[in-house]
Amino acid sequence: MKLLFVSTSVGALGTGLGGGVELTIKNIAQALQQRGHQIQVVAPTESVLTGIPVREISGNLQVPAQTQDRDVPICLPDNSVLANMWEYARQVQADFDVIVNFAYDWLPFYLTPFFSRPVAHLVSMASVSNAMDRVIKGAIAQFPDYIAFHSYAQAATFGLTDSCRCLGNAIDLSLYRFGEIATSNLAWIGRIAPEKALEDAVVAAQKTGITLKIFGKIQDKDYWEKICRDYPDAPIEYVGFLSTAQLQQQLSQCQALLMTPRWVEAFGNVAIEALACGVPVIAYRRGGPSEIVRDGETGFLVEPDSITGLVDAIARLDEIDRHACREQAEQEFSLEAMGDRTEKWFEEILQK
Ligand code: HBI
Repeated sequence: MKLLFVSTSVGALGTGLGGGVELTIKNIAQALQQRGHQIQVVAPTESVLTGIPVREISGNLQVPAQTQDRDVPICLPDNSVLANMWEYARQVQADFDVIVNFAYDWLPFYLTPFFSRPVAHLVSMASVSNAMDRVIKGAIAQFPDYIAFHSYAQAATFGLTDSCRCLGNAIDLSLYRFGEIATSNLAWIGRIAPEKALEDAVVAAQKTGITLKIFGKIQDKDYWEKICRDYPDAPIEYVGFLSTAQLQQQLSQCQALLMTPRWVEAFGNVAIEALACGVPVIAYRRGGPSEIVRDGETGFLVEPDSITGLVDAIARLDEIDRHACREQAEQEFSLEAMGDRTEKWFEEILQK
């Protein structure tokens, strides 16, 4: 198949601003290329994606939807990169079998019936706004096969039952090395923004006295500076936004990954990155991570927003066999498994 992937509108690929979608696009493209399909990615200028042709499109970025209130109107900046990417997709659609949207934006969902080629959507977040809910549900009603989610918990936030297609996610396991010897450090990985509730992990580090290594892009500077002001004595170390090679090298030595999402995480790519390194995951029982972590076997699922829950789980980490973590990643989250799921999705669309 010839597939056109249209990327997120909130940042160039490789900057970390696109969050999980950056990894998702890279891994699905790689998994399908390995099976002989042709992929082209359309993304904002400055995007970098090794081994996959990228058509860079200029224009002004969208405001991240999760930073807005639920009832905000849809807005596009002047010279919108989102609109420019979809104008390009419209012009070249005849060269492709399926166009795949990875942006969490109103426009691509609205445009679906206007395209002559199928426009498939992999929804990257849970419900965050009324306007997006409406256009996503509308697309599902009109084109039920064209919409897919990462987890059932994410789909449920749109009021959808198990009948929807959930693809999970995947990583290139060959890039992640199992880490036997654990340092005492804990890890936290993600865009540093309020919905990720980094402060909870910082308080857990303070209570346990265990150093928390923080990896990821500082997306909300004021939020980060507030954490530093509120917890001046917490044992934290901000490492920065690393490449996968550097991240896995440091992550594999950590005792556990803490996942403290305040919102319903659509999936939680960082959870499968940790498992691939043999690192147990301690996560709130909320959203995608609750469908990833095998409680008591590859980590712990704790009461959402409970710092005590995090601290109690940290005390039980010696119950977890790090090899079980790596084995779960190999069983459920390999590129091959994701290639199967996505190839099946696009083939079913083409059969209709
Ligand atoms: N917001 N408006 C908008 N469009 C996106 O594509 C988008 C977003 N917020 C977050 C986001 N994409 C990515 O970080 C996903 O990985 C969550």
